[in-house]
Amino acid sequence: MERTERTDGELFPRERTVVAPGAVHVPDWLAERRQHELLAACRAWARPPAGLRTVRTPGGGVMTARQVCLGLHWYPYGYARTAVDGDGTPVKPMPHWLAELGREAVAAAYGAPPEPGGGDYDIALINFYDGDSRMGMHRDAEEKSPAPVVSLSLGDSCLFRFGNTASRGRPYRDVELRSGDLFVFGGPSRQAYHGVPKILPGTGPRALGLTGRLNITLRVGGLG
Ligand SMILES: O=C(O)CCC(=O)C(=O)O
Repeated sequence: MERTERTDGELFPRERTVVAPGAVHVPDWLAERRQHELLAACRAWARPPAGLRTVRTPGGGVMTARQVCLGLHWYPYGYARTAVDGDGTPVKPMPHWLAELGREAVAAAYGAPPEPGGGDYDIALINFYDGDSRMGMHRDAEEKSPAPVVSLSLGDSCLFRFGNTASRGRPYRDVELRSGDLFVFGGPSRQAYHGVPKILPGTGPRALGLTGRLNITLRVGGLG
């Protein structure tokens, strides 16, 4: 059966939603051209050295989403300047334009620029999900800065679960994140548990030419 673009089937545009205090979903924030540019950049970053890798947790688990980092290399559970759990080479630099996109995203989500002195977005984690990938409920806790986390989605839609700061369990809210969507979580939600219980294969914009989903989170490390 022919696939129809999801947005064509909607009578009303999706609206900016405050999912929890400090956690804001801005649908369709990235213009089509921007999504193409970001995808091209992700493809280049995913190449070796310090390219896309499979992440293994100390308990013997394997993350089903594969990952590449910019600025600083995240591993379970810390940051390094080299791909310590990959090929050991230096992490690729965080481009200035991507850091700037992070600032713009915060302004778009909160209607105000980031707090002065909050620091620059100096870390990006890029996760690639195929149709069977998931991400368990976790907190982004290795950064020292309280600056909001900026999340950008490309390709297939997913179910994004945004929870509370106390536990991995309820209460949480499930939000569908689609290609081009922005999600920002800071303030009282900065340490909220969140995860991706499901990818919706075949739902990405056909013109983008991506099978699967890419998520880019921008963070301020505050790590000196
Ligand atoms: O893929 C997503 O939307 C979430 C990614 C995430 O939780 C993370 O990078 O810590």
